[in-house]
Amino acid sequence: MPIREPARRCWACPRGRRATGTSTLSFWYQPHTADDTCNTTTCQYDWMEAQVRTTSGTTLASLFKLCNNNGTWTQLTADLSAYKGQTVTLWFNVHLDGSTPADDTWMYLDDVTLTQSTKKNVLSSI
Ligand SMILES: [Ca+2]
Repeated sequence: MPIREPARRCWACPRGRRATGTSTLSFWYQPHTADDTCNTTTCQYDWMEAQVRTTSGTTLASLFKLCNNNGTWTQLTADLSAYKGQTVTLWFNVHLDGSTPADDTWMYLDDVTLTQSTKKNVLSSI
């Protein structure tokens, strides 16, 4: 009996058409730190950040970079339409300076979604 290849399904793949419309990334983050606060270019000790990267790790876009202790859920949305047709990595990072005694930084993430406007579909969600 021949070995039968399992059916393959690509649930997010367009069928013979190019992707159209707007792809919007959305996520919520909640920042915490015991270290100095900073924003974008002033960060030198601890910070939290998100970037869009190539699969080999090259930064395509910085979505945010900051350090604060407001403990508030904050939504960030970004138009990722410029990367249509590409496989990209959504990279979240918390950088610690390793100081002693520790003055650590952390964040929570929730509701990470990528939505294509023309189909009203959520392509990915965690
Ligand atoms: Ca620190």
